Amino acid sequence: MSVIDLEKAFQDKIDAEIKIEPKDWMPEAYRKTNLRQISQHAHSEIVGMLPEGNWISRAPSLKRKAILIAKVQDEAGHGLYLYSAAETLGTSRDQMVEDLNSGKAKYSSIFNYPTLTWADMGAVGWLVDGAAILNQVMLCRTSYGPYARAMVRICKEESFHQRQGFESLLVLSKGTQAQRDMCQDAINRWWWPSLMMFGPKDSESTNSDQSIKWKIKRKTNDELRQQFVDMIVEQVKLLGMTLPDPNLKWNEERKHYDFGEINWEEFWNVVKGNGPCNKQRLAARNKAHDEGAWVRAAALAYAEKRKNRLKTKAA
Ligand code: FAQ
Repeated sequence: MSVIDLEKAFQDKIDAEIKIEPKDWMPEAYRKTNLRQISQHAHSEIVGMLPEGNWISRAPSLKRKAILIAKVQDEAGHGLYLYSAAETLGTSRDQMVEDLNSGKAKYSSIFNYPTLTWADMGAVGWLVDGAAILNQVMLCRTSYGPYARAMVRICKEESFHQRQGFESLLVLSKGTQAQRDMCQDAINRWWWPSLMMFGPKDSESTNSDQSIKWKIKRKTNDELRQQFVDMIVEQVKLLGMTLPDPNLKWNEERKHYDFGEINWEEFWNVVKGNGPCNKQRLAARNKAHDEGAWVRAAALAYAEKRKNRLKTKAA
């Protein structure tokens, strides 16, 4: 078959909703963009453990500490499933980790903001996991089989995370004035960065058109962002809090909320490595990698020993 025939057969398969599996023929650009997106997603889960890890030792009760530890551990698991899915596209996990640690690879802008108070744990759960879920529910139907299957389990855990974040803020919102102020302050700081998680606006999104054609993405960045705004505007009312946007207004014609302009200069600045915590996050990942060297060496030595033992037994 010629490449043109192969490409046509590939697109027909996608259009017929048949999943693409690792050993199937695929255009090089499809392999590359999946690898790019899945590895960036894996890195986001791993770096995403840092802002919340910051509060494990200072959680206000044993119950909250146990919940936070479990959540951070879940994120590590998500990173592992995603690295495994990405590895099926031909790049090793070692290489992906090296790309993250050297600053070459991207991860979500959101994790470059600091978590300043306990209320930030609720805001991250509610807004950040909330934004992540909207995007990831769509990815459960993505065309690349290993990615889609990883997302099914991840989504179940993320929706639990979001509910615990909301519940945590609900408690604060019914507390003392100081607690209510802390809750509002966290919402004010996390709102705009959460909207940025969906990526640049459609007119600036370099990958969207092709990714939608290949059904890697099923909705555009702006469609998902709008869905998020419409959902959160209703939920914030239950908290008795407000969103920091004077331009938020129901648009009867569009049947959606209008909202203010995102600070795109800030977004690109954070993506390019100049956000409030980019350097700190990379330093933490590199430190963890260096300090984990003995664990990797011990695991390799153990695997080698076991292999030799099995060989001796078989002989
Ligand atoms: N931050 O052409 P597009 C989580 C880059 S997981 C940094 O629109 P695309 C769980 C983009 O990579 C959160 N960079 O790109 C959790 C591209 O650069 P490139 C992560 C961004 O891929 C919760 C360029 O801009 N979720 O939160 C961002 O079609 C709590 C042009 O953009 C995922 O990764 C950004 N926000 O659409 C963990 C979901 N946005 O590579 C712990 C999977 C865009 O060409 C605690 N990813 N860029 O150099 C996706 O769905 C997509 O990759 C998008 C971007 C929608 C993020």
